[in-house]
Amino acid sequence: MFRRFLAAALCATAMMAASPTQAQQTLNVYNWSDYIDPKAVQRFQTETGITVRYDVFDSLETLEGKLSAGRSGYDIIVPTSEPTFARLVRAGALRKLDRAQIPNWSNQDATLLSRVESSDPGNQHGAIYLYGTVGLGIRPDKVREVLPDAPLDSLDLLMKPENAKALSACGIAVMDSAIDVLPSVLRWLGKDPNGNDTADLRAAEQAMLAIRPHVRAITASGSILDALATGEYCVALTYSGDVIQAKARAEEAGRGVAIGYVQPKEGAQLWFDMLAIPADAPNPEAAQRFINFLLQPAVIAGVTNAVHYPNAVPAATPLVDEAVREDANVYPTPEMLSRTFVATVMSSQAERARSRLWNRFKAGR
Ligand code: N2P
Repeated sequence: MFRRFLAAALCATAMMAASPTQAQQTLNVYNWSDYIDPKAVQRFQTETGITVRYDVFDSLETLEGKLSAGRSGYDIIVPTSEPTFARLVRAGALRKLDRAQIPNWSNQDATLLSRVESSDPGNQHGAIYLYGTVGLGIRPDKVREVLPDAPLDSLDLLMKPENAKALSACGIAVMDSAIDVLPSVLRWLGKDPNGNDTADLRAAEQAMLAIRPHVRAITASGSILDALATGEYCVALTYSGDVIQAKARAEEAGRGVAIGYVQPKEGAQLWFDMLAIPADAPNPEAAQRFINFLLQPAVIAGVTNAVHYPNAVPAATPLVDEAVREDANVYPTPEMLSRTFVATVMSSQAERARSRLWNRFKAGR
């Protein structure tokens, strides 16, 4: 009798306690810019009563800087599998996901999950959000005006100084991220894209300094997306889906700015962005609910439609707009995928050399 009373009393207390905390629950998300369907966030808030506080970054350097101080206050972060996510896994900075709370986990493609296992053995700390490549956003008509014969499918277009010189007339931009630019340059040079070799890094530096006088902007990827869409650059080295978003925006504006994406034939860097929970997240339960929410086919299809990056949920593909689904620059064909490479973590010595290189590239000396 007493036990029943106690149980009922506890239950009542729990209910009383549950509603106010439920109402005040907040989920702190730190994601890339231009990387979500705003309707998905709204729906999550309506369905769960959890308020989403949403901040953005546009390079791995910014994300790493924010996390290095600890106590970021975020519940969800979206680090790229290599190098940032892998490093966070190794440092014990991420919380293990509780799969029981994420029944939609199994919606993910097993082959893609196995590709990120080298960063996270057993896929214990992250679900795949979206993926893509690094390549060139170009305005083919403008490029042709100054370089009628240059190849449009190769990094030669940007990295050969004579090409860069000609293109300086219509504008070159490079995203401000040593982590996400150097691997492609090293690969173009025929070197190990991870740059652990000092001589390789020196060669990359020389190649970059040689084009530096012709580069108009080394800036945040988010700014490149905006400026590409308005026709400010004719060649930009950046993330695949950002180019395709710029192309869609330019088409919508109808001012005759035609944009294309080029996956360099020398081999493009393939990356996976992971949904992960910092070890010290204030609200890990809400974070797991958010991951589970995003892994629903209809929700993640909406994200792909909005941002033009592919997701890892096969059941979402038929729900993606046909034009997006059939664009090989969004969903690379097996042949295109076979021409990609995945970067890995560098030694800390090489990493320091790389950031010095980047500073010299930015300064132009
Ligand atoms: C979104 C860019 C995200 C891709 N604007 C980089 N991993």
